[in-house]
Amino acid sequence: MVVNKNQQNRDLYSDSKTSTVTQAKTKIKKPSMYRVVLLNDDYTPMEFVIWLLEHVFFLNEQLSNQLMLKVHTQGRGVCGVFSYDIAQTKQAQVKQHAEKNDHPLECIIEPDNETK
Ligand code: TYC
Repeated sequence: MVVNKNQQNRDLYSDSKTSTVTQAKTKIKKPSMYRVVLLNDDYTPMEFVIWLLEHVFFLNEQLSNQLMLKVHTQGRGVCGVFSYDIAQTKQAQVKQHAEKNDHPLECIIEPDNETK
């Protein structure tokens, strides 16, 4: 019987003629990403939405104005794309600020299929 060196060494430490080799697979996946989407309504003041975009999503004044107007005219707008935990935190912050100020503002999370 012809046995190579590695097989011989493995057999020295095992009591049978067969041995199992477990190889670690290195498969790294990027985390799934999620969009935080702001929805339009007829009651939340524009200034409040702009304030939120500046203070929760850290957009500058110009971008905040543009995005607020986009949501106002098109019904929805993406505030940012984040890992699931961060997206949930942003959504909770929007909800907290809106409820505290009695505004019906809604914000949803959806998978971002662009990122693979
Ligand atoms: N439509 C609102 C108004 O006319 C403004 C608004 C913009 C509300 C964006 C919500 O996500 C929103 N006052």
